[in-house]
Amino acid sequence: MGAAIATYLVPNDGKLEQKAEQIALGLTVGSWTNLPEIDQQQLAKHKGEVSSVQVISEDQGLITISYPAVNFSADIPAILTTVFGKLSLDGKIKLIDLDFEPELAHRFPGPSFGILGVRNLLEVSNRPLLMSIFKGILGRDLVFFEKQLRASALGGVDIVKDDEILFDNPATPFEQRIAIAKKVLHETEQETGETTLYAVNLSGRSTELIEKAKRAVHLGASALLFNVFTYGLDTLQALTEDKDISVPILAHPSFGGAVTASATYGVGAPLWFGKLLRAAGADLVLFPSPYGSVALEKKAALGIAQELTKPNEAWKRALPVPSAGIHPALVPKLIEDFGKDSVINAGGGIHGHPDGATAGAKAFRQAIEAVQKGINLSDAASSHEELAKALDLWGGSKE
Ligand code: 1AE
Repeated sequence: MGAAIATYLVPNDGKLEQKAEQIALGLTVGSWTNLPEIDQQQLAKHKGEVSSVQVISEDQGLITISYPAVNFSADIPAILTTVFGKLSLDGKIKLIDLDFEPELAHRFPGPSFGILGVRNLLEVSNRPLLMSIFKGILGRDLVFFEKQLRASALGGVDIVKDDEILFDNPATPFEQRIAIAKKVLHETEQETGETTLYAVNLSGRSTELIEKAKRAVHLGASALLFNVFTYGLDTLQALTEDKDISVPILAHPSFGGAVTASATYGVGAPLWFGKLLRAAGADLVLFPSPYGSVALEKKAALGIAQELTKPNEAWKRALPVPSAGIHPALVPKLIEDFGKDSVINAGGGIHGHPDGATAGAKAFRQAIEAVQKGINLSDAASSHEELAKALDLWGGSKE
């Protein structure tokens, strides 16, 4: 089936080889108390192998260990428990990478749509996509929902997503949001000639999720938003693998910081938000951009995007969605750092435009077009009122 190869960042105490052997043994055939009598044959077949040990600074080292496939079933819960189960509780150690040998990688679905599939649905091939997030929707009703949705779509947004904190509720029930979105987006498509997808927040008890997702698709949902880290990566995989759930899945990073934020504990952001979400089937992955309101270190944000988009025989490429505090003045930086195959995503940056969400979306589309034509945003603003007002409000581009 293929091994899983884990790389850990550990403190350099001068005994890295010893530490590596302890982990390789402890997480496979040994125990924390080093059981004395271990059958030699079993040891050979099941024992983790230290692949490399590297001092990277006076204070830190990297340890890479290969875990034999025979030890686990081909699912993310079993693999994470094997490579970083008890070990995650054992002092300063951070899992920064996890490679799957090809046979194992093929056991995971990867995105069903991927970058090309989402672009095909939208019939947009040559620019970054634009996504908006409903803001200020808690406590509001379906009339407000419909108005905001229509305004975003008329401004040129490609995907409108629910806020991740909008759960099923009496004022804006799940099924009715989907039904209204289907109708409104059909109407706006007639008007603009552009397709807009609506990503409804798939929430509720995990035992009901698959049925609820199927119902959403049946009712006409064109995408799903999923708070993957409060449910687990395997739940995302189950949604991806269900053939009746035939719409793109957007993975929201909420709660992910609890696992990735520490420099010395937890899991590396490129692995957690990048490689593992891609393996489990996310088509679009939201994560904090390096320069918005919930900033992530630039190296980590670029690392996530790289994991989502780099060539991989087993999985389609997923769309990076660097998010949080995004406004039109940031478009040059976003495109420079994340390229054309990414999604520019804004909540407040669209809905907070002085002239409303349609103008907010237009300002983004104007900024994207300007960058693609090599025109400075301030110059573009002289002939685009919406962009001019957005730059006035949020500050000019710091190109
Ligand atoms: C990193 C996720 C960002 C997100 O979910 C969100 O709601 C952003 O909102 P704005 O763009 O900061 O208003």
